[in-house]
Amino acid sequence: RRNQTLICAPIMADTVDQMLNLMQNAKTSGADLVEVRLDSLKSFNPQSDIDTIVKQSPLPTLFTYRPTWEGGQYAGDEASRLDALRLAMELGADYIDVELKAIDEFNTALHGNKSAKCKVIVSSHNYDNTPSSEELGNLVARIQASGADIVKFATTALDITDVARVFQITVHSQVSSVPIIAMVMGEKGLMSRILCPKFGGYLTFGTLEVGKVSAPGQPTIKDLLNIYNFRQLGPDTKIFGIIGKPVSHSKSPLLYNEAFRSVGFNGVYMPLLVDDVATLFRTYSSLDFAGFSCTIPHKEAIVDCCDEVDPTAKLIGAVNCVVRRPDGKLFGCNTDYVGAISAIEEVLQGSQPIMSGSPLAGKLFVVIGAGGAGKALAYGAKEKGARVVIANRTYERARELADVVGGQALSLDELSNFHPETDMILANTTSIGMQPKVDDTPISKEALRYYSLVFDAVYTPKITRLLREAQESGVNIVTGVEMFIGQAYEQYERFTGLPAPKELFKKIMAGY
Ligand code: SKM
Repeated sequence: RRNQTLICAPIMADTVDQMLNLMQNAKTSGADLVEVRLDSLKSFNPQSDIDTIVKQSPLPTLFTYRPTWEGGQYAGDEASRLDALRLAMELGADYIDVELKAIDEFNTALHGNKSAKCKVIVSSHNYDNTPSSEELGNLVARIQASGADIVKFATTALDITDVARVFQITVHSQVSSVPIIAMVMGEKGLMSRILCPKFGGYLTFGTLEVGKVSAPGQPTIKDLLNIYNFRQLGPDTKIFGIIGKPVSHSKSPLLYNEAFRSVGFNGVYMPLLVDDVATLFRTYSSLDFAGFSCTIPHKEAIVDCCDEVDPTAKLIGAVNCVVRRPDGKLFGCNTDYVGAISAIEEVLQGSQPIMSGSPLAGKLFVVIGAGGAGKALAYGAKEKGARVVIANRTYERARELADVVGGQALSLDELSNFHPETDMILANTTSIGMQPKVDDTPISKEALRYYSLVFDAVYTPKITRLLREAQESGVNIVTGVEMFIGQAYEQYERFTGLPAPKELFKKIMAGY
C-alpha cells in the first residue's frame, strides 16, 4: 500500500438491518470505513438505532444525516437532526459530518462537550458548478475556522478541467496539514475520486454496487481497487487516460491498468470525458499527465493540440495516442491504422495461399465514415494497394477524404446499392451500432453478399448488428476488439517504454 487515503462506502438503506448487511459487504469489498446515511432510513429511533450500528459495524463509522437543503433526504426539523448527530458522537461514532451551514448551531448546542474520539467533518456541497480557485480557497478557510477536524467540500464538474482547481486545493491543504476530502461530482469529475491518493485526499467514496451512489459520479469499490489499483497510487504515479465523448464504454482502462500492475509500472489510466482537448491540455500541462489515448469525436481536433505530430498521423489527419516527452512537449501519433489493417490482413491471409505482398492489394475497400478512424483505415488500405471508396452521411466529407486518398466518394444512402463487383472489403468506422443503439446498422443485409470481409471498428458490443448480419450471410468478419487490441500495443509501448503484453491484452479482452 503506497498511500493513506481511505475508501469510504456510503451506506443507504430503508432499515438498520439492511444497513448492517451492507456494512458487512463493505468490509468484504475492501472499504476502510462506512458512511451511515441516516437520512435514508425509513423509520429512525436515534438512541437505539445509532447504538446498534456503532456496536455492530465491522468498520469505523461516519454518520451523516443529510438534509434536503444540502441534497439529502431529511426534511424534518433542524434541532432533532443535530441532536441525532450529537448522539452519534456520544455513542462512539468515529466521524460525524456536519454541514458548514449548520456547524455554528451544532457547536452552540454542543457546549464544548466534544468527544475526543470523534472527528468532525464539516462539509459543503455545490450541485451547480465548481467555483473559482479563490472562492474555493475562501470556502476551505471558512470550514477550517468553524473548528472542523476534517474539511470536506464537493462541487460539480461542468468540464473536466474544473477538477484541476480542486486538486490544487487538496495539494495546498497537504502543505498546511489540513486533512481534506475534496470531490468533484459527476462523470467529468471522476478523476478527482480516483486520484485522491496521489494528491493526498483524506478519503474517497466507493460504492458497493454500480449506480448505487450517494452522490453523482462515485466509482465502485471494486473498480477503485481492481481496475485503478487504488492502494498503489502515490505522489509519483503517472496519469494516463482515454479522451473521448462519450467515454464510459471504453475498455482501455481495463487493459492498461492491468498491464501496468502486471509489471509494477507506477501509472494509472482513466476515462476522461472531455469537451475540448485544447482546454484539457492547457489545464493539465504538468509532467504528471504523461499520456493520452484519444477516441471519438476528438481524433482530428487533437492533431492541432499536439506540439509535434508523427508524419503518418499528420497525413491521416487523426491522432489516437499522445505521449508527453520529458521536456513536457506533447507528441501525437496514430496506432489505429496498423491495428485495424493488420487484423484485416490476417483474416484475408488465412483464406488464401501464402503470397508476397498484402492481400488487400487491388481489392475494392469501402470505408464507412470520414472521421478520425475512417481516415486511418482509408490511409492504411490505400497504402496496401487497395482501391478505396468512402461512404459518409455527409457526402462532402466523404468527397474530401476520397480526394486525399485518391478514391471514390458515396453518401451513406447510396451504400446499400453500391456493388460494382464482388469480393469487396467493408469497414465501418462510425459509431453506428455502438451501445446503447445496438439495433442500428450502416448498410442493408442484402448488400453484404458482395463483400468477402466485413470489419467493424465498434467494439461495444463485440458482435454488432453489422457483423452478425455479415456472419449470417457467410462473410468473414473482423471485430473492433481485434483492432482495439492491435492499436493498444503501440500505445502501451510508447506510454511505458516496455514491450506490450500481447497475450495479457488478448486474455483481458477475451474475458469480456
Ligand atoms: O483508437 C482507439 C483509442 O486509442 C482507444 C479506444 C477506446 O478506449 O475505446 C478506441 C479507439 O478509438
